[in-house]
Amino acid sequence: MTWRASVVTLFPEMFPGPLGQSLAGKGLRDGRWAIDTLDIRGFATDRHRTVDDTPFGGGAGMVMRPDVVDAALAAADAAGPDRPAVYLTPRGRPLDQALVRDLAAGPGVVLLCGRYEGVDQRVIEARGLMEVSIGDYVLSGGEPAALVLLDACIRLLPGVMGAAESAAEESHANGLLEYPHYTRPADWQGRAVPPVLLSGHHAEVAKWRQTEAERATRERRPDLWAKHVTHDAAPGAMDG
Ligand code: 6GU
Repeated sequence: MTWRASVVTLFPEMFPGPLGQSLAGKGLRDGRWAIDTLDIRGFATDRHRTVDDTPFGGGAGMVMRPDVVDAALAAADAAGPDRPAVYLTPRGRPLDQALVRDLAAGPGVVLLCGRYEGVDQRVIEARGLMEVSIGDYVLSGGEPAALVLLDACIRLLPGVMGAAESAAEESHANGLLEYPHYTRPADWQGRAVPPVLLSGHHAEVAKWRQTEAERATRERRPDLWAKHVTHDAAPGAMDG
């Protein structure tokens, strides 16, 4: 069964966008995944195709109407098997590799991209939407966030990445940042490659990379490092 993304958006022309290129694009052409878009404006019911209105209680901006968004989400549900519905919003739970793995392991995803100030809270609750954020900054709409989430999922799908790419240890897969990489020339502008990488001692190389991965995580991401240390200190983790 093909992993299918249905994207509910006011800007369907933004998809597949960059996901039509490179390995994701090859996977799309090969049928490893599929994408369809639902134009929210197509589900408006009035002459002017209204999708938004002013917020109750006053304030700036516009809010997307629950009836219009609900009709679009219902149509998206019909486009594939039982898939989780995700609303991209800076109010959401932070996207991480564990959630990406979960979504990639399922039949696909329905993604709701908001614009304006957001979507009426009642449609989020009525449909039990999973609210997801891609980081602590504000985008003008959920579409770039949907592309980020999709890229992260697609690269995990069977047959999408080549053997070299999938064999490579990935940043965050083990809870650590990756070690630094080097290639030729061995000396560039007076900067030498760490000698151990030229030594041919595979065990020493592996040890150096682990040390550097830990150093990078400790120095750059104390939040990730704290989790790593906690997990290692769990009962049994030090055994053997
Ligand atoms: Cl998912 N949407 C928007 N509009 N802004 C964001 C975001 C999502 N994640 C971080 N900023």
